[in-house]
Amino acid sequence: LGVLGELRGAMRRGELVLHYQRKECLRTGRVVGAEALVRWRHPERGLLGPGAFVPQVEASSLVGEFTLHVLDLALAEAATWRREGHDVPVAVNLSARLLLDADLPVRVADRLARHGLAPDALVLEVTETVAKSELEVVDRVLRGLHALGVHLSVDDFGTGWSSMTFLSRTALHEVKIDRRFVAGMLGRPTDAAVVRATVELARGSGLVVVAEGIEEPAQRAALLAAGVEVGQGYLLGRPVPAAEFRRSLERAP
Ligand code: G
Ligand code: G
Ligand code: NA
Ligand code: MN
Repeated sequence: LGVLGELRGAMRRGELVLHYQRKECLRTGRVVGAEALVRWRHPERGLLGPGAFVPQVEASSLVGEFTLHVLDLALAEAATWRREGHDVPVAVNLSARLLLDADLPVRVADRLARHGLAPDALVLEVTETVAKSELEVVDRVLRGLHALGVHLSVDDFGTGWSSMTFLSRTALHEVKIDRRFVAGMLGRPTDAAVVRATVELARGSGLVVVAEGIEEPAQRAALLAAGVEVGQGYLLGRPVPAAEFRRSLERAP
């Protein structure tokens, strides 16, 4: 049947689940968000990470249905957090291709309403890897999402082709410094320079900076010193199943 053939049934049977990884304030350690990361509880192959099926999905016509499915799961979970007294926005990864769908803002608004959530309960993480020729459409869709009040985050910042264009043209809320720069910043001056430049750029544009892939206390300290406000990474918290993430919200500041 192949991954794509199986996936429709998998969605219907509830085999796709989301794990959640905290984003926290580097100064206070408070949770300020959570990124939803999809997993497939495959009946024969075990728990599959996104690498085993997301690329195929992204290249197929299933991408829209898949994304709305993931969005629904994430919003249902965010609604639960709210009921339990935690105002934690959930971040969902959006395939770049979906930014070509002019109806995306309407679809997102509909999903938010169904879950009784305000738009700022949702962050959409997008990468910069959108083709140049398509920037106009993408720009319109991003503006539509922004007008709705959803927060837009640029994922893997620094790895795309059009960083400056993208940042200066689009109504964004957050940039996530790609983890390769975090990994390199203590040893490679050029990586440290990318981190500093991103902070500077973000300040000038009123964007929140998130550093991904923080694995060591020394990285966390260096990022704080560089003016990065928010962090994510194994040091602060691994992606964990929904129930475990909820328990961490109960414990955490
Ligand atoms: O979870 P992780 O550890 O293995 O994720 C690997 C990659 O898969 C990351 O680049 C992440 O952004 C992507 N990813 C995770 N969940 C989703 C999802 O729901 N949709 C899309 N499009 N990408 C996802
Ligand atoms: O592309 P995206 O930024 O969405 O990637 C998220 C991916 O990063 C997930 O696969 C997640 O498991 C992974 N990740 C999260 N924290 C860390 C970390 O501290 N180190 C590494 N190597 N990967 C991380
Ligand atoms: Na992401
Ligand atoms: Mn990333």
